[in-house]
Amino acid sequence: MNLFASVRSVVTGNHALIVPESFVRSSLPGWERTEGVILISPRMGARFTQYLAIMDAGATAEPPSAGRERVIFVLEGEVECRPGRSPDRVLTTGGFAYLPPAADLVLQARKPSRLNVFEKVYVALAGVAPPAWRAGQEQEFTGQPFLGDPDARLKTLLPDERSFDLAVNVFTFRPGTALPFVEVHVMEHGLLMLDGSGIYRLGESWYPVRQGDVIWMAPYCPQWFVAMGKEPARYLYYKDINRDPLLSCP
Ligand code: UGY
Ligand code: MN
Repeated sequence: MNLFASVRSVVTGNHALIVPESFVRSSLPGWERTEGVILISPRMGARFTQYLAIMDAGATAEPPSAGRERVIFVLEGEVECRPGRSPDRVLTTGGFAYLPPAADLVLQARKPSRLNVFEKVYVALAGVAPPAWRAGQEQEFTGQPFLGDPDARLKTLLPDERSFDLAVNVFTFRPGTALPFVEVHVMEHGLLMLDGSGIYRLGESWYPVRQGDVIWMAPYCPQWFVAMGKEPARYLYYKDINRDPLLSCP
């Protein structure tokens, strides 16, 4: 019981920090035997949705509805991707899958599982076919130094191809390592702290953040991070990419 109703969660016009103490569960359309926590959505001004899916063993998820794409990231458990409804890739912790619009792909949890999900309306590019579905494990990737800093390493989980209108990355910072400058950019972010802790600057505020926290950054939200503590800080994040900002506002 939080007698004095104090919590680190904050929602503003250009950013939000939502911490696990504030999470509220709800059902997720298309997901069976699954509880959701919808964290970021168009209701706060975002152009995408980020949610947690907490699946029982045997729980299933139908493909996203027409025109939407989805990226899942397995936080714990074991999930099977069944394209065309035949057995295929099994994902464990650190596994991810990209489901394009109109993907005929069902997910099934083999064990109790927890997923982070990003979802948005796919913005087509004239003359370019949408990407095919794909899956992998984060562990298969080598983090690349970010702007030359070997202590800040970035894994880009999806290919750098024009057909993708979103990126999903994993960023790892050694303690004491910071983003090299305060970023201000047109892209929007949704972020989940996977490990560790630090300070996030969002707009004109500085927030302590730790594992499990979720952050929304609207386009042009000034942003900066420094990792603190004894362990590396690691976060998963989404951004919109590769589209003309005049045309990509559904
Ligand atoms: O990709 C990015 O814009 C990234 N450097 N932003 C961030 O970590 N807040
Ligand atoms: Mn950024």
